[in-house]
Amino acid sequence: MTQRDCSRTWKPRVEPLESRTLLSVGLHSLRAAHGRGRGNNQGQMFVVTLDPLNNSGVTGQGTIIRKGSKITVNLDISGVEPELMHLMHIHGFGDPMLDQEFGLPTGDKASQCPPASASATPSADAIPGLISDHQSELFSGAEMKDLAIKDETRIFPRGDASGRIRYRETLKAETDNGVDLGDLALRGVEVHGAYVAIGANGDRVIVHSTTPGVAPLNSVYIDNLPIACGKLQAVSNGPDLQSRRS
Ligand SMILES: [Cu+2]
Repeated sequence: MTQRDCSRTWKPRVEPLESRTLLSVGLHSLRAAHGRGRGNNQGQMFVVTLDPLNNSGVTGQGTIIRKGSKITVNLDISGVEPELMHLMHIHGFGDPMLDQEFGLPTGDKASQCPPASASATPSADAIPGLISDHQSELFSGAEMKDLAIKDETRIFPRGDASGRIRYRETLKAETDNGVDLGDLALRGVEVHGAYVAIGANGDRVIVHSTTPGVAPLNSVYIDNLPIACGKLQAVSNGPDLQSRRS
């Protein structure tokens, strides 16, 4: 686990396309997770429903089961750009180093998904008409943990040919700084990455490729643009997860 440089100032992150690696992960079904109640020896369970940000059309659902020093994360996400990598993180407040790095107020509080009005917040990475990464983080908190393939590798999942991500990984229950993730009920999940073009009124809008892997005309891929967000919710006892499936 590498320590982050506390003195680093926040800046937008753009990762090179070359780092994107194809992967295929199986989804541990929500049915299998059903009934694993909080506080028993099966672990503590949280559910998350991902709603679209920036009119992305991206939705998703999943679970995080915490057992000791590990979390097992299951996410099933639809509507992402096919064949491209999508950054995914657990976001939250309360890690002083991360709060500083991301230019956020300190102090533990609940992660929230940003309202549409967040796009008007002054920010170095503001994008006309869209909620930027930092504007979202003012509500959702710092990137506490990469939801990466095989933990710590910073290799994120790609959308498949139909724009779906099925993510299942068991990860350390630590931030990327090696600090315990704390109360997951205070954390949220964000998914990032979309093609953006200039809309009719000059605002930027998300556009989708018609041929997977080929950028739409006059668009750029912004890999940290928030496209979906959800708050983790603790499950006390056997949720009706099947009703959450679309
Ligand atoms: Cu994120």
